[in-house]
Amino acid sequence: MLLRPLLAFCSTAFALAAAAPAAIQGDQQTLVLARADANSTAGSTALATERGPSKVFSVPPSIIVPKVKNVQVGERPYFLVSNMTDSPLKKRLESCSEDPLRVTQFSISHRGAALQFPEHTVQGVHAAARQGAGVIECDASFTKDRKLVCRHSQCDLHTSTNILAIPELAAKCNQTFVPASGNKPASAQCCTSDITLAEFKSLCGKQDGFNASATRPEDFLYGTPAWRTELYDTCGELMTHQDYIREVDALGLSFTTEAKAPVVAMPFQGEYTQDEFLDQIVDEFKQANVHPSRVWLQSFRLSDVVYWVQKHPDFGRQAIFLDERTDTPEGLVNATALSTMQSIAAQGVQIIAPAFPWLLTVDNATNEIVPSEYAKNAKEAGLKIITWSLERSGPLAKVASGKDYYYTTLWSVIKSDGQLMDVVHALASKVKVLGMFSDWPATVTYYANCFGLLGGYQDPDRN
Ligand SMILES: *[C@@H]1O[C@H](CO)[C@@H](O)[C@H](O)[C@H]1NC(C)=O
Ligand SMILES: *[C@@H]1O[C@H](CO)[C@@H](O)[C@H](O)[C@H]1NC(C)=O
Ligand SMILES: *[C@@H]1O[C@H](CO)[C@@H](O)[C@H](O)[C@H]1NC(C)=O
Ligand SMILES: *[C@@H]1O[C@H](CO)[C@@H](O)[C@H](O)[C@H]1NC(C)=O
Ligand SMILES: *[C@@H]1O[C@H](CO)[C@@H](O)[C@H](O)[C@H]1NC(C)=O
Ligand SMILES: CC(=O)N[C@H]1CO[C@H](CO)[C@@H](O)[C@@H]1O
Repeated sequence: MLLRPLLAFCSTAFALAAAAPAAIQGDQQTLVLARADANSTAGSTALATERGPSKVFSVPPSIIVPKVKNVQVGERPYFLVSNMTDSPLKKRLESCSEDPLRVTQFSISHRGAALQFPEHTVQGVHAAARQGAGVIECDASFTKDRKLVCRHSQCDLHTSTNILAIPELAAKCNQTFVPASGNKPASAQCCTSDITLAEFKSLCGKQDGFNASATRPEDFLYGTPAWRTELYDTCGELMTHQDYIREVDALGLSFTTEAKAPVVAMPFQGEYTQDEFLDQIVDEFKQANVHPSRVWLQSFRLSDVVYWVQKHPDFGRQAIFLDERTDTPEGLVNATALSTMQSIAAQGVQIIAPAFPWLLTVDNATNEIVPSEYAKNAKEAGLKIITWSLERSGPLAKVASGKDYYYTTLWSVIKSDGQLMDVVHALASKVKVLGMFSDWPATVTYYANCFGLLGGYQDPDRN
């Protein structure tokens, strides 16, 4: 996918929500997740022959419950609600302040809990689970020895790990460190495909960012925006895709793996094709005996999603097309057209996921945040919607002056942090998304619990 430099860090995507039957006990929701058993292959076959996404969850071979019972959202959601101007929404959110909280698949962890924890690390996964995220993301790229690892880009090791501080590994980077000089910023490019799995596992995860004025490689590593923190940059543990599956399975949660667009030319090393990369992602879930109803695959390439739909229909049926055609004016017009939406649906794709600004617009008569034409046409074409990513923008008072990507369509009305809840509410109650990616899942977890949203296909009004 496109890497969009924001300040000194790269901002990109995310991906989706998870699924399973919900059992309601008294007034408390207990989320239960479908899990593959020894007969999961038979289960998958049955799944693939059913019609309609709601049927995905009717074949729970066995049931597990999220391991995290004591969900902790911390102070942030309360801080945001207290900054809202008076409204029925504010009253409602205040009324939930002392309610117990449950894991919800409406709350999707974007790369862990990247607002404070190094992305795609074991520590970030655990933070997201504690915050009640029901679905956890891994962006998958491959190493030189073609093993799958979690990184948000094939070539972000120089900004998201300490590789430049380890001379023997830094020497293997596709582009070794070039110090800043004059007006030229410092640069480097280190890709997962430059090193082996064993070398990858020896690295430490850190906040994604860099120091453009660095003259020494060790100075390049830091450039975190002030509203994040380096408090947890204490050698975050990196994960292979298999490590990720093991961690998230042990937490009893659902999965969302994104096939990152390769930066190297495919076939890699003359023989590893894009299809093999896509197969490998699915195979690792099968090997771990994970039921497809717990897996929400994603890609920015429509051809990848269509490949999964055709080749692996059990996993393809809830695969997500991440749409970034929205990022140019002409692309947005194309993407918005009902005919385009229909042609995507006609290829068997059921879920589309643009960045959240493209789902919203401002009603200039009332200043209300309402669904965009894009959102209406997606729905009209029968597509379900997931969106990304909340909590990547820092203080909302600065989104207009800073031309923050995620608030592009809302710059005229967003002035303070409490309005984050108005944005979440518009996406949840008007666009009726299945789930939301967030860099700090606690915020969406609080909202979803207050409104009883279970996420994925479990909520009857968006099934
Ligand atoms: C799997 O299916 C076979 C054949 O239908 C059955 O005999 C066996 O008991 C099943 N195993 C489990 C663990 O459900
Ligand atoms: C919300 O926070 C902003 C500072 O970003 C402040 O100016 C505003 O008064 C606060 N609003 C409420 C209702 O507390
Ligand atoms: C950025 O790099 C410059 C030059 O190497 C160094 O003086 C400065 O301390 C670095 N800044 C940070 C935040 O590390
Ligand atoms: C928009 O659609 C037209 C017609 O299909 C196509 O030629 C053009 O390349 C598209 N442009 C973008 C930016 O997607
Ligand atoms: C409201 O105004 C903004 C900027 O002036 C414009 O981009 C947006 O499309 C308008 N919204 C609607 C629904 O017309
Ligand atoms: C991912 C990757 O390997 N990118 C580049 C590495 O360097 C060569 C030569 O400079 C480029 O051609 C690759 O695209």
